[in-house]
Amino acid sequence: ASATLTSSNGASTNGASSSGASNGVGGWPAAEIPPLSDEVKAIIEERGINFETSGLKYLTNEARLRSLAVAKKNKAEGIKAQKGGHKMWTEVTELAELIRKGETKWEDLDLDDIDVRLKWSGMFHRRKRAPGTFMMRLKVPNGELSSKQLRFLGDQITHLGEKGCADITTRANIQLRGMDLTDSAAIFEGLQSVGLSAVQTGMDNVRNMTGSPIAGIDPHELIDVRQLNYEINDMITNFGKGNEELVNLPRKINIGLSPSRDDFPHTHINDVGLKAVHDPETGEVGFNVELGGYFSVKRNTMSIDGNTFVARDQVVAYCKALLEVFRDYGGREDRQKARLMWLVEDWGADKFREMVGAQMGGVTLRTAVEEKYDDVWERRDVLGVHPQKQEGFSWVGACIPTGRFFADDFYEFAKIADTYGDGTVRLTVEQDILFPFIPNDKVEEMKKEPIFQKYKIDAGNLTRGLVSCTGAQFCGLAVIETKNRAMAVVEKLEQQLDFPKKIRIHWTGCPNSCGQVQVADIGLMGGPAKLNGKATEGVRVFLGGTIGENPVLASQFEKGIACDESVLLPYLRNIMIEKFGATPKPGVLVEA
Ligand code: SRM
Ligand code: SF4
Repeated sequence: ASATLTSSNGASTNGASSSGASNGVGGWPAAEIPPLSDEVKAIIEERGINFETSGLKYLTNEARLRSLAVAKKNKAEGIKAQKGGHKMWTEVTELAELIRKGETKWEDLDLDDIDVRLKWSGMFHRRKRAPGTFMMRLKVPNGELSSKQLRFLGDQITHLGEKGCADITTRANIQLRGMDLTDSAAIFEGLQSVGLSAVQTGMDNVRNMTGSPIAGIDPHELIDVRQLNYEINDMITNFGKGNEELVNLPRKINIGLSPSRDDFPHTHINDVGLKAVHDPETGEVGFNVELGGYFSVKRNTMSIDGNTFVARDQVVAYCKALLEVFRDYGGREDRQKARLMWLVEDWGADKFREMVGAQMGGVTLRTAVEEKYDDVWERRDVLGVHPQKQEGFSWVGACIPTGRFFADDFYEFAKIADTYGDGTVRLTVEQDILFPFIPNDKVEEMKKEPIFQKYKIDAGNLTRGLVSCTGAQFCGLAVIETKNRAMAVVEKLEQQLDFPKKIRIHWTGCPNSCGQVQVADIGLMGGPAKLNGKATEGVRVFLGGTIGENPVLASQFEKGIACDESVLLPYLRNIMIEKFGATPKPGVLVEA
């Protein structure tokens, strides 16, 4: 049984170090800080910006000027230029100390620091729903955690009682809830010591690296993407210590690596999707690149063909150069037009490839290679018991409805992983958990563990396909409550109907679509509705999303459906009967 799990704490090799002297961040050669032009110097002096602590340091003068020009209409650019989010990597400790000593209160802190810049440290202030408390977002590359890491995370919320809980996110990541700023300094140190980190997880940073939950154990994968995901994460975060060179991107950016035809990380909705293919020249496995997939309030788009092939040993350097190109040339004027797609569309895929190649030091990147399959591949359901490529072992997937779990569960998952498996777990973008390397003759015994009464290995056809964003319980942008409602609704529907197969329902509390309604069979997005003439919480309904090979985004089918159970339940029941072949359970009377 093998699990690497060492990279973020600097213990593993970093592919970057092969490319030169490693006196810079992440083991890469030190980047040059472009000398300040007179024009930029004059503006920052006039605005009282300290260049050393600003987020402008590593930008080109052209990007600095564009950022400074829009600081008034694009608040985020102003905040980053004035003081880089990276300043919070140290200030958070100082602030925590001052609060602990009673010398200041969180209420007195700079608004831009507490509500925005702290996200560079992974601390998300929940001002609207739970003022003074924070959600802490980690980085869990490829969704892989060790039992030691699970126990450490459990320790951070166990004393919080009801206030503290955790979520598996739609990027196979962990978020802890109910955190206090004063605790955070010790947690950052602890995270490093167990090989985890929380830096650069929010705002204009790269999000959690996604791959395959069955990487390294999958009989059908072309390549084990875990090591690459660790190396990319190390490059982005400087081994979890923070990377000043990448703190001022124009916008968030998602990167996913898909090693099999299942496309577990949904590369089509990532800004950068690397899909494993065979290199016809060498027979080795490399990656075709897809670019620009994203969701937002204003635009939802699948990625387009990046017409680029990247060999395995080019992947980390490619991602680094791509992020630098995005940093220096990406749109900064309008936040609704700042995601990578807009730059790719502006340049076209070929110019984009050439620009990234140039940033890699003059590399001529190859165009995409063709990989043809004659058969049809259906994306696999990884829950349940499945044979691994290692003979005699299985992985066992358990369903965590909507990804919400609690302190005690961390310890229980760790115990299961240690007792039956190889001491590791895998998280999925569907917010579930897998236990790899279970000896086949231990599976039945493991299935009897009480935790699997709560998080089922054989969950029903609706529960096993349920995904939900955070929603109004904690998220200030939410229009509706999602997770608790999602669980209640599927429980009732499963009591009433039989389903011929799994149905993937995704809930999302607002049009940002963190819950990815566009990839679902049935997507429910928070929106306005009326009930008995009065405004109430409602949903827009999306149908027809497909995932895996040749994916299709779901489109809106109906809007204004009230969330009240008297409306939503019969509505969904009808859809399931009419469009998904559900049938009423014997003895259950279902109104048409
Ligand atoms: Fe998201 C903002 C939660 C995945 C698109 N997202 C937010 C914030 C940070 C807003 C806030 O400050 O409250 C939410 C934090 C709520 C909380 O307390 O948890 C939030 N997003 C989430 C998570 C936790 C949903 C979940 O329950 O799993 C996911 C965390 C992933 C991670 O580990 O990093 C999450 N967010 C996504 C995804 C899905 C994905 O990555 O596949 C999307 C759509 C895909 C995309 O980004 O293209 C997504 N989130 C957004 C957006 C819209 C971005 C845009 O370009 O406009 C926002 C708002 C923004 O950035 O301005 C946002
Ligand atoms: Fe919050 Fe909206 Fe994202 Fe849900 S979709 S977590 S409500 S921002």
